[in-house]
Amino acid sequence: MGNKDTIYNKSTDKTEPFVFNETVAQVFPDMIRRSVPGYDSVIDGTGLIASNYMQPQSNAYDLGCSTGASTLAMLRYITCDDFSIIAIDNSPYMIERCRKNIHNSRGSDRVSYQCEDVLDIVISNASVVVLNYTLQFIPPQRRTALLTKIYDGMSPDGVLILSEKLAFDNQIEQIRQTALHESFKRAKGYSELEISCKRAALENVLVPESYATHLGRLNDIGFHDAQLWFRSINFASMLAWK
Ligand code: GEK
Repeated sequence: MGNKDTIYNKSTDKTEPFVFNETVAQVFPDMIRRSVPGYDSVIDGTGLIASNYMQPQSNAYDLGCSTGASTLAMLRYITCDDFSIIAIDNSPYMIERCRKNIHNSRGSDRVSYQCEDVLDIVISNASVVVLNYTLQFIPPQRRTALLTKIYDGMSPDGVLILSEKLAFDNQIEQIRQTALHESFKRAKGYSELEISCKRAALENVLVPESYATHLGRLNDIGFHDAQLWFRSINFASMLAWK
């Protein structure tokens, strides 16, 4: 088991913008499970969905892989022959932990690691692309270009798994969903101070969009049958096919 996230449990005058540094990487598995409702179900589902669409002699990409949960789930489920997984993150601390976590797992020889900005990578021959809670950290004006590059690098019938925090156009819905999310974090043991410091640190760093915005953009790029397969409070996971 990893370390407990206590990053924001002490009062500070000023909260710096959130970054994926060494301290965050150390507590990441605990942090994401106590912050993202439905996280474990989405990770497990990622493996299952990948196993349905992985084509032999093709690549799966785990973009913003953090400590490797989605890659490990794919390794657990995929049964087809001769596939590769490319795990990419621009935080060296995350990639280092990802590599260590996967090192001794069955099929680890199929995984390669890239410490790089997803905006700079080349995607090719991809039958599965996973963007689990990563697009929300990409500047909004660059998201269409990234998704277009992903689409162009995918093989026909390939699947994109896109998981994100959602924003809501309706103000009442936004308030109610935010309140439920905060109750979730409280129930997972975060204090009011931790919740408010994290909210401040993520301001303009994690920029959520509405479900309609995601669906519209995926359709405009050329993906088809874009659809929701999982939602828990204000976090959703979508699928879209080339
Ligand atoms: C999981 N998918 O466990 N290029 C590459 N990586 C990036 C970039 C970028 N431009 N921006 C952010 N990241 C994981 C969880 S976490 C989600 C993903 C969260 C990386 C960043 O370093 C971090 O590891 C990850 O995207 C986002 O299912 O913390 O809420």
